Amino acid sequence: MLRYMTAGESHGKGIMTIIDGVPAALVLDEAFINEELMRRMHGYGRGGRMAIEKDKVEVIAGCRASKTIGSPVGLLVRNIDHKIEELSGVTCPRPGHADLAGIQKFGFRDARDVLERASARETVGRVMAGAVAKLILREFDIRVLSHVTMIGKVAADTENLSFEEILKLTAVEDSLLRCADKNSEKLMIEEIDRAGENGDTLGGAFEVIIDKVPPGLGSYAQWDMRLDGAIARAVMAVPAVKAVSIGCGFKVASQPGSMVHDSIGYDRKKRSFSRGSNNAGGLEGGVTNGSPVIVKGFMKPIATLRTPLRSIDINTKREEFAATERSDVSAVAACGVVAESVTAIEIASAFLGKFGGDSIEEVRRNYKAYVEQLKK
Ligand code: EPS
Repeated sequence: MLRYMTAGESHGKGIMTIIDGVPAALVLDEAFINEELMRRMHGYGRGGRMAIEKDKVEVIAGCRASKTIGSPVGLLVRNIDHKIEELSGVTCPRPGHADLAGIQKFGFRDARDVLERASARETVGRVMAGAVAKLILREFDIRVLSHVTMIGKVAADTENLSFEEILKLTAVEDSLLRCADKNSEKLMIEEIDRAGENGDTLGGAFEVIIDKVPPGLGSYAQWDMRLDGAIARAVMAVPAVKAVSIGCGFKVASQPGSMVHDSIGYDRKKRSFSRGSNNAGGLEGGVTNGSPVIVKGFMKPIATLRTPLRSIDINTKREEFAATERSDVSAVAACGVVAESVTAIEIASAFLGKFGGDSIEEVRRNYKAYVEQLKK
């Protein structure tokens, strides 16, 4: 099982992560972790900060000769913009941000003490942990992607695309928004431009797909072992996410059982089960069923508006406009990358829970024996 924790403020010295439970002898591919960090910074509509930072990982612990040694893995990204001690106070909380709730909770007189940690900059830490989880999954040919399916009211049509097609269409070099429907992507970009001109922000939706997940991860035997619950929690805890669904999600409530459940077939040659559809999103009874795991997330618009909403100054209690900070117009593509990361962590954790060993070789042996068992 994997455990991880992050620390760091948006304009502090940096963001760090400790990941515990990583098997020994995993090649800790720094170039891959850096690519993941870059993917998080990418996306049309991101703000000025992304032009300043060059997020690059430093491996602090848990590694020797580029391989893990079974001890906690410590990773650090230093902030280039680290002027936390010089930044002004914030006394007009932004509706939609943690500002007001945080001030009340801690008894602060300055929302800067809240927003520095509540900022989505912290997701650098989750992406580093997610990259390590992806490195573990990669050893077993399990792949993860995310793509933007909606920005504001513009929805992409990607229903019939395969994993490979989405992967190809959302490669960074081809895609400003990591959207696999290029016509919709153009309209999304126009929507973001319009919102930006009005000093406004836009939310949207994304989909995470994990391919080649073996059946049997997670468990129905205890509520907190259900993998769908763990994934939903992890994605819901990504800043600004307000709804999460698995498979065909909200549609299950309005369709009859005959339209929702995925028929079961058997391939005698491959000696494996197959499914007629994947409305379950790869999870039945909280357990993976061998189909790709499909998770959708719905992100609210970023709370920092250049044309701010009404708020109250916490000291004078007079009506004022909410604080404006440098921020993004839309960060749905980045949110998708963070959701990929946290989903990968949950899947890798369940994978190690089932096939766990102290070294990657031991995990591989256990996994191989299970694959043989499945064929019986
Ligand atoms: C972010 C860094 C932040 C914001 C954004 C995400 O940088 P700064 O506040 O210095 O401009 O761009 O933060 C938020 C959306 C938020 O609500 O705080 C990042 O690295 O992702």
